[in-house]
Amino acid sequence: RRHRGLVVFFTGLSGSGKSTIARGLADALRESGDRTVTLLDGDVVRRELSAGLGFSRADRDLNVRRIGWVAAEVARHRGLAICCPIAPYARARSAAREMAQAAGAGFMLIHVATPLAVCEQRDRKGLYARARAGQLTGMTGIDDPYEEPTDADLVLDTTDLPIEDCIRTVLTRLTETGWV
Ligand code: GGZ
Repeated sequence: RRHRGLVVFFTGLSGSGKSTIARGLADALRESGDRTVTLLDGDVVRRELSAGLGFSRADRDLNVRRIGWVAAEVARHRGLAICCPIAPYARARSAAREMAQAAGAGFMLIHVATPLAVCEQRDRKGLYARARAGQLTGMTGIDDPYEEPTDADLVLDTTDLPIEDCIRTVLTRLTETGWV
């Protein structure tokens, strides 16, 4: 078990805190680590791996499929891959799980379930305001779907839980289940 690869897949709305948790988790695992950690960061993925893709269902599915495939390849070679796309569609998330399992790796789906109202209040990039004003269409949670996971291995909500606590919760779960 200890020597199998693992994909830790975060899903949640824009502003839910998933990227921040994912980065903190990657740092913590690298420090403590006897495992190599690959972080497939959202911004970097959209710039490098999925350059040219937009936010239609087809493009999101393709983006999430690419991420899932790369993560599964990393895990096939016993690495630990962490990814954090919105991944709004259940079918694409399932495909990511299946690719990891087909590579002989584990898969942990973490739903960062911070409510829309909280994400919208934070609005770090001003995207929600633009969507509400009709200047941006197809914004997840506003006029584009987010299918709530029913198969999450862990659910976190950053409304009242500091990022450090969220990271610790994930680390505890990984330790309890023997992954690290
Ligand atoms: C959702 C959008 C959109 C629309 C741009 N809907 O908070 P951010 O800014 O940094 O993260 C969001 C990111 C979402 O890209 P993903 O690759 O994670 O999405 S998916 O899994 O659905 O492929 C947000 C920004 O891109 N962004 N337009 N319309 N988020």
